Amino acid sequence: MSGTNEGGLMDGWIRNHVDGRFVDPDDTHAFDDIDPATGQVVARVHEADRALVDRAVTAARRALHEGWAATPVRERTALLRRAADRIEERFDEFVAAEIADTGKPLVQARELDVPRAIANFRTFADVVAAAGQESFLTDLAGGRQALNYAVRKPLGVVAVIVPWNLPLLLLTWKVAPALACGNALVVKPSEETPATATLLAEVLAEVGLPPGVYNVVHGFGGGSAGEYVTSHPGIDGVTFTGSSATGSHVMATVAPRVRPVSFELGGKNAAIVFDDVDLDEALTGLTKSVFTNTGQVCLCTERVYVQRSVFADIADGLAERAKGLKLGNPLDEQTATGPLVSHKHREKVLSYFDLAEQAGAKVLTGGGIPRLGDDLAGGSWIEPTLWTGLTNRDRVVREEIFGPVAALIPFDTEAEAIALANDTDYGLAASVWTNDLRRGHRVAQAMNVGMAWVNTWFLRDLRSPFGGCGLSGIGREGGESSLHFYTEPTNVCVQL
Ligand code: NAD
Ligand code: 6OD
Repeated sequence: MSGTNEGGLMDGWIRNHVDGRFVDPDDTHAFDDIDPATGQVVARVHEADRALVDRAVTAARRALHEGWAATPVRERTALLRRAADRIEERFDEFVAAEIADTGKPLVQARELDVPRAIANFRTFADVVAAAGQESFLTDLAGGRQALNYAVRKPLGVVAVIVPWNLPLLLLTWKVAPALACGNALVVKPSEETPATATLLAEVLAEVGLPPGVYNVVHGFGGGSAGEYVTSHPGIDGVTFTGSSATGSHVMATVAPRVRPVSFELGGKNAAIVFDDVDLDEALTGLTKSVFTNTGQVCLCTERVYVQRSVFADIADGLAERAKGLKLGNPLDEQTATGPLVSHKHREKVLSYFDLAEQAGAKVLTGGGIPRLGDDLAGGSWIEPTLWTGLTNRDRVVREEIFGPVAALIPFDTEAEAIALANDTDYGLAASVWTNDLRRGHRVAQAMNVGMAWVNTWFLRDLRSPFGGCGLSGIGREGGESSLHFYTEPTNVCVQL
């Protein structure tokens, strides 16, 4: 294998990382990495072919058996902590790479994406270091007993497939617990955002991760690296974050070999706003939940159900706040909202603008493409957009759009609000806004979702379970839930 173990991002190339080395790129198998803020090419990305994916899986299997799976937990967790420290030292490089790939505002990359990557490594080092084993003393006939105890072993070679919206945050959310549990990984970042997975390969090599334990292959989904990885017979499990449609394809791909999957998929998340709410506080929270990351967070709110007596206040207030969001150069400290990730994604979001119009929606704000300066004219910008006049029957209210958009719909009673919010094929997240805490608990518990927030949104304790039901996914990750997915227990029963 040619290549070196440094310089994943060098000479205008983003390289694959296999068996501890960056692979020399090949321009006949490559694609452009585009900055969505400007439409300019940032770098060329070497697309992994089937043979390279095969080498990555083989390297992972070898690394697993040559010692990584048996490495003591204290050594693995120490390595995770060094990785966190090293990301902190290279903080500005990660921030710059993430912004160039996504166009997200500097403030967000600096305060959310990269700090969360660091926290993911530290948290899962703590979680795995503190993890115990289940054991039971079983009473038997005749006064004898048996001791049952479970031994947790790594799942094996794990495919990690992640999307483009929070590339490093979502990648490390999986990589940190998977490594802490002793697995070897083949990572396939999104074709839209390949840079930070590659930088992470540099960091993990720097802190002493053995070659072959963390491999990165770049490319697309079907007929490319994504499918080559998930369909590879050497993969023992797939952890996937992305759309529900792709999740369904991946599930079919692994079904013949009956491999475990952990799926974090799409959402069509509701907020319920009661009339006893502190309006200002609710508006601040709703603004974040609808518009953070240009609406490109799986947890973002796209349906806002508002009690009728405060409907006009919430609608006007949210529209005012949306108009106040500053779009512009992501590197400007004042910029609050970046572009969508690509022109292709903007086409999809704009198609819902058309559907909203056809359904007779009233546009409270937005509804089009903003005019920004010449330097940003080639970017995939879109206006933060709010609608009223839609119902749960409209496609705009039923399908995930994944942009800075929401439909506001009035309700009269608590029961009606619960029914409207639960009337969806998805089941990822919900938020409830009320000053009546009893009602807050009651309504949050009634939500058919993996995560329900009361008077807040996207407030995370990384030890708690994260995931969704229905079209939103299978399984949970976070804290102990991650340990369950990334390990296989063997129960030992000893008659005493
Ligand atoms: P996507 O499903 O198009 O792609 C996700 C990843 O899967 C990419 O790396 C892609 O290359 C790969 N892929 C695509 N087709 C594949 C195939 N046939 N086989 C193997 N891999 C394949 O999703 P996206 O557009 O990148 O991301 C947006 C979606 O992700 C939204 O639906 C969003 O809700 C969801 N998401 C969910 C969560 C969550 O935690 N639930 C978090 C972030 C994003
Ligand atoms: O906070 C997390 O751990 C997480 N997985 C967030 C997902 C966001 C979706 O875009």
